[in-house]
Amino acid sequence: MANPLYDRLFGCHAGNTALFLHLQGGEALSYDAFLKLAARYAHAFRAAGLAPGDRLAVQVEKSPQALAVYAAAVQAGIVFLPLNTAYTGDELGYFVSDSGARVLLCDPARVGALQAVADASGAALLTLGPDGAGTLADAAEGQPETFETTPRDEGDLAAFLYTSGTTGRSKGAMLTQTNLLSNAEVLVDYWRFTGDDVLLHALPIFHTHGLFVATNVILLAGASMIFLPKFDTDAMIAHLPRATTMMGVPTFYTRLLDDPRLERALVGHMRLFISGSAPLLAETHVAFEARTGHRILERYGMTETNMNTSNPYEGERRAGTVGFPLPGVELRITDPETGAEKPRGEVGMIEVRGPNVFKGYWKMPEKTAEELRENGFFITGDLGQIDARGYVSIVGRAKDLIISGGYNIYPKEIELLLDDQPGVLESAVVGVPHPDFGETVVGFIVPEKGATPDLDAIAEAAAGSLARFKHPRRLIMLDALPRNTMGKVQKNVLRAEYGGLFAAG
Ligand code: MCA
Ligand code: AMP
Repeated sequence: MANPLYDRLFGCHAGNTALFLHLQGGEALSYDAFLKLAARYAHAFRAAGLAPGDRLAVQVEKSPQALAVYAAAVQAGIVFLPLNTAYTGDELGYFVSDSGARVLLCDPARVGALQAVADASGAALLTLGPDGAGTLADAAEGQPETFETTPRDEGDLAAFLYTSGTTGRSKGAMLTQTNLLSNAEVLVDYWRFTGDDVLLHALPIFHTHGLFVATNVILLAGASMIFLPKFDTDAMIAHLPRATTMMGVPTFYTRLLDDPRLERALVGHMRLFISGSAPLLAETHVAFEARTGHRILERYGMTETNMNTSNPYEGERRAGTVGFPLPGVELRITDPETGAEKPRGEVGMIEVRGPNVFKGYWKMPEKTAEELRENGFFITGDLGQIDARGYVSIVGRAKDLIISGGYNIYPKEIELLLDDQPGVLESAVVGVPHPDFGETVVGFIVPEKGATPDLDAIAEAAAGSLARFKHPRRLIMLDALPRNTMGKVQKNVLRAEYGGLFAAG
């Protein structure tokens, strides 16, 4: 095939007038109309100088047009690099320069902040607003509604997704055509998606979950989506009656459970509820089943690997587990020190291998070598075990990671910023339980001798350079950080002592 990812997800729908996206307000877009829009964008991107293999950095609000940008990139062989809309100009500057993106596509409202970012990297700036207007639309106007699909091999890059790192520097995970396509094929089959499905889609489309898991599966199945700009409980309740399936992070489920309108009659017709990106508490699982009669299907994945495991469609969906390795994915538990495989039942490092596993980190061969073994196993940084029946559970993290509402936050990035503030000797950032976001960020600050750092000014500094979801929800001054005899900061002690800061009730 000329371009397997494009042909299987998009090209096969050419001329298909079946509905693809249902929008708020009753409008809908057919597959055919969507593909024509994408083709016009592909022409505009070529005209803007994007050649096959070039990176297109994209920070725009969720909209059908934003999704068509993804389709256009795949059709034109351009590497798609979506970025969280919450990222600040500082954060974006790194992604654009590190990736060498040739074009940055942003919201028209952000041009003032981002023109300098684009200029600093020599990238061209194009705009796309939530209503589809902007310089991209201008450039696409009058372009042909078909585009000759750029041939790609299965190993060619389709996307870069940046994932934060333990050192504070984000890493660009390079995902190939095969990584994305193989995983979508497995998931359609495993979760029984067909052309009759209607997915209630309220996730952002700049991460694996909302983009590759949700969208690729729907495209491959020829199904449709109710495409909401973001999660909003009222909108979810209003649209659930027309959906057959929903995918969400645990916060979606806890927020729905907080609403008395979630009841059996509302969702009795639904076929499947899927959760992932963060641990689903067993109590959420149990409460959701008691209220709706549905057992949520929990699965486990990563940016670098797409989906690795899933609870079964038929058979027991076990609360507190992430199910079985997906077909084609090998999963083993190893000793974090030696790398030796551990016997079933023991806790250790989760490693995975398969066509889903990424190609490596962009321009970081050493990081790649640290995490991706020569034999193809990727060291996930998650600690887990496999029970006698083969169910995998994640029991902890070997990596210092906070997951807030499904967004990953590496403490190091925040600690580096806190350490730089006037009067701060050192800092530690930990995640503590939070009733809405699962975990949230708390920063601990040790002042320099005789200094009294201004916590409000520090919070302001964080607000200026870090995305809102990374801001410490509390800053606490300490005389010293707890350390073990080796001098290592004991974050577990901080978590234990301050774990109740946001306790519900
Ligand atoms: C928004 N805020 C957050 C978060 N989201 N703070 C911490 N953590 C968050 N996740 C900020 C807002 O800016 C706002 O700040 C305040 O918190 C409350 O806003 P709210 O209206 O409640 O936020 P929201 O728009 O409702 O967003 C919450 C959300 C959203 C629906 C949980 O964050 C979301 O859609 N998360 C999904 C993330 C996701 O797709 N992850 C998949 C990654 P202020 O109060 O100052 O105004 S892919 C992945 O992890 C792997 C591969 C996998 O397995 O899927
Ligand atoms: P990301 O960096 O966005 O790719 O996030 C991947 C990480 O999210 C994994 O390494 C896990 O730590 C976590 N994760 C994803 N799904 C689950 C799940 N179902 N349960 C627990 N953790 C999860």
